[in-house]
Amino acid sequence: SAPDNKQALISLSNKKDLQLLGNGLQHLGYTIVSTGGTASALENAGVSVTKVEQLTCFPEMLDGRVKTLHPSIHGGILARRDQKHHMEALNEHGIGTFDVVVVNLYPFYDKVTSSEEIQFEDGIENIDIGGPAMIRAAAKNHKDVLVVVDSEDYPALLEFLKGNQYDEKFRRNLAWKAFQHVASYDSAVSEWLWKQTVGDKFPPSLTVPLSLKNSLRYGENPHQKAAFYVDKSLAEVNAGGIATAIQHHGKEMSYNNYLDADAAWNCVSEFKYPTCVVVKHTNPCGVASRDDILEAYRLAVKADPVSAFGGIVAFNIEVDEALAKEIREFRSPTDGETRMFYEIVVAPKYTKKGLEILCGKSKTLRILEANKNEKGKLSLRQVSGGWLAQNSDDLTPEDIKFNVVSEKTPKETELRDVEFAWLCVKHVKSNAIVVAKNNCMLGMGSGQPNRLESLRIALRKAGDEAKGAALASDAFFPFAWKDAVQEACESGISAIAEPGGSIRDGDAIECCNKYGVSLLFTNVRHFRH
Ligand code: 93A
Repeated sequence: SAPDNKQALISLSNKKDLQLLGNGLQHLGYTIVSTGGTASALENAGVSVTKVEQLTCFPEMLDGRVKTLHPSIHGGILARRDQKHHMEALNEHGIGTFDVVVVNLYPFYDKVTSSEEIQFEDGIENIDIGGPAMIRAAAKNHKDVLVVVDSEDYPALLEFLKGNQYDEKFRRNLAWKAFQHVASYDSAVSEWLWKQTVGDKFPPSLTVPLSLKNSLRYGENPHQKAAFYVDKSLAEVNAGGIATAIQHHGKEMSYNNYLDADAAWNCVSEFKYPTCVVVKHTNPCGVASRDDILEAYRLAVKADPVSAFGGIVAFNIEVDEALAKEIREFRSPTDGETRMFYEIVVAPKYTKKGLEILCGKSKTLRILEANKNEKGKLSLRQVSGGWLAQNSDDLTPEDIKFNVVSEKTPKETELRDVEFAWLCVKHVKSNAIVVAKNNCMLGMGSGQPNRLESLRIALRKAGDEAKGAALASDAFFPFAWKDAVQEACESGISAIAEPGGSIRDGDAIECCNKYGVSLLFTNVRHFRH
C-alpha cells in the first residue's frame, strides 16, 4: 500500500461510482483532497477528505470560477520528482505532491444540447476551466501522476495501485485518454460558440468529437488496415444509429459490414409501415412494406433472391418468434431448397424468443439492435487532401410535391406506388432507377454511369411484373425518345416519377402522352454518388 504522504486529488461533476473510488483510495492509504461538491459527496459516503481550501489557504472565489487554480494544487501535480530543484521548491512552499488526479468536467455538452433552450450566459458558466487545467497538468506529468477521466477506469486504477509496479504503458494510455477527453470537450465548446455566431446556418464548425471505438480486422480488402470511430456527441444522446448498435450475436463486424448495415438501417428507418429491406453492397436490392411483416420479408427477398443471398436484412419493427423462424427457415426462391444465408440482421428490437431463434440460425450471423438515426446530421466524405461536408438528405415523399405533367393522371394506387418507388430510389446509388408496385420493390438498377443502363437492369429484374408498376429515377432523363423514357413506356410501366429540369422535359412529356403513361415531376433530386 501507499506510503503516508501519498495524495489523490478528486474533482468530479459526474459522481458515478465515487464511493467505490473514494473507499478504494482511502483503503490504500491515500489522503484525498477534493473540491466543494465532491468533498461533501465523499464525506456522505464515509470517506474522509481534505478540502482544497485547506491546502490553498484560499477560499473558492468568483462563484466557483476559481477553485483549484492555485500553485498549491498545480505545483503538486506538475513538479518533476526527478528534479531536485523542483522538489526543493515544493518543500520551500510547503506543497505536497499528487500521485493520482481524478477529474471529470462540467456537463457542458448535456447542457447545450438539452431540450430546454439554455441562456447564453448559462452556457458560458458551464465552460470548465479549472478541470481541464488539472487534467492537462496531470497528463503532462503522467510519468509520476496517474490521471483518470472515466469512471469505467476506477477498478483498473485501484487494481494498478495495489500492484505498486511501474507501468509506463498504463500511464501513457491514461494520459492519451485524458487529452482526448479535453479535446472533445473543447470541440463541443467551440462548436457551440460557432453556432452562437452563425446560427444553424452552414457551414458548421468542423471539430467532430470522434472517439476510437475499435480496430477492425481489415478494411474494404484484407491488405488495408482499418478502425472504427464513433461520433461521441451522437452516442451520448443515444442517436448513433449503426455506430452505437448493440451486437447480440455473431462474428465480429467488418468494415464492409458497417457500411452495408448502415445503408440498410438508414433505408428501413424511413418507412412508416412494417418494412423489410435487403441490402447488398450498400444498395437496397429488395424492399417491401406489409402489415404482415413475414410477407414483407418474403417479398423483399423474392425481389432479387440471388443478390439477397449473403446480404443484410433490416426491419423497422421488433423481430419476434414468428419472424425469426421465418428468417431461419426461408428457402431461396431460386431453387426452393437452399436456406437463405445472411451476413447481418438489423432491427430496433428483438423479443427474447426471437433473438434465441436467430442466434440458432448460424454461429456467424451478426444480430444488431440499432437505435434511432438523428435527422439533420452532418454527412462527411473524404477526398484526397480534404473533406466534403453536407447536410444529410432528409427529404421524404411527404416533403415533396409530385406534380403531374402528363395528360394521364395517376390513380390513387399508382400514386402510392410512385411514392414508395421514390423512397426506395433515394437509397440507391446513382444512376438509380427503381420499379415498384403495391408497396414492394420489383427491380432496381444502380451505379451505372448512364441512366439507360440502370433502367434496363431495373426493368429486366422486374420482368413481366413491370407492367402497371411505377418507376422512379433519382435524376432527370437527359433523353426520352429512343431512350430511357420510351423504353420504360414500352415495358408497360404505368407511372414515372423524376425530378424534371432537363432541356428535353418536353420530349419526356410527349413520349408519356403517346403511351398513356403518367409522368410526375418532383423538383427534388436524390443523387447518391
Ligand atoms: O469553475 S472552474 O473552471 N474553476 C476551477 O478552479 C475548478 N476546479 C475544479 N471549475 C473547476 N473545477 C470543476 O468543478 C471540475 O472539473 C469538476 O467538474 C467540478 C467539481 O466541482 P464540485 O466538486 O464542487 O462538485
